Amino acid sequence: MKLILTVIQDKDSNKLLNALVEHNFRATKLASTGGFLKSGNTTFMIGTEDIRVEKCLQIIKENCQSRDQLVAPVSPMGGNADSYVPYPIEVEVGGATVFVVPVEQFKQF
Ligand code: 2BA
Repeated sequence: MKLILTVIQDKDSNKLLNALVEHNFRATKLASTGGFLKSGNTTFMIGTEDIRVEKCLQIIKENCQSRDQLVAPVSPMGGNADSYVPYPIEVEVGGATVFVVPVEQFKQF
C-alpha cells in the first residue's frame, strides 16, 4: 500500500476530489499553507493499493494545472535592503507536488 500526498492549488481541489471519488479512490482533503507564498493551498492524503498508484497520479495530473502567481514584496524591517525587490514578481505554481510514500500498516478501528 502507498500513501500519496499531494499539494495542489485550492482552485483545483473540488475538481480533483470529484474525480478521485468517481474512480473509487479514498481521499482526505486538508487545508494547508505554502511556505514560500504563505498563502492557502490544499493537500490531499490518498491511501491506495500499489497497483492503483499510476491511475491516481494520472487523475491528479489531469485535474490540476499550473498557474502564474504574483508575489508581493515584503519590505525589510531595518535589515539589509540589498536583496529587496520593490515590485511584485511572478512565480509559476505547479499543478501538483506529489509524494508517494510506502505504508507500513493500514488499520481502521
Ligand atoms: P509555496 O511554498 O507557497 O511555493 C509556491 C511556488 O513558489 C512554488 O511552486 C515555486 O514555484 C515557488 N517557490 C517556492 N520556493 C521558492 C524559493 N525558495 N525560491 C523561488 N521560488 C520558490 P511549486 O514548486 O509548484 O510548489 C507549490 C506548493 O507545493 C508550495 O507552495 C508548497 O506548499 C508545496 N511544496 C513544493 N515543494 C515542496 C516540498 N519539497 N516539500 C513540501 N511541500 C512542497
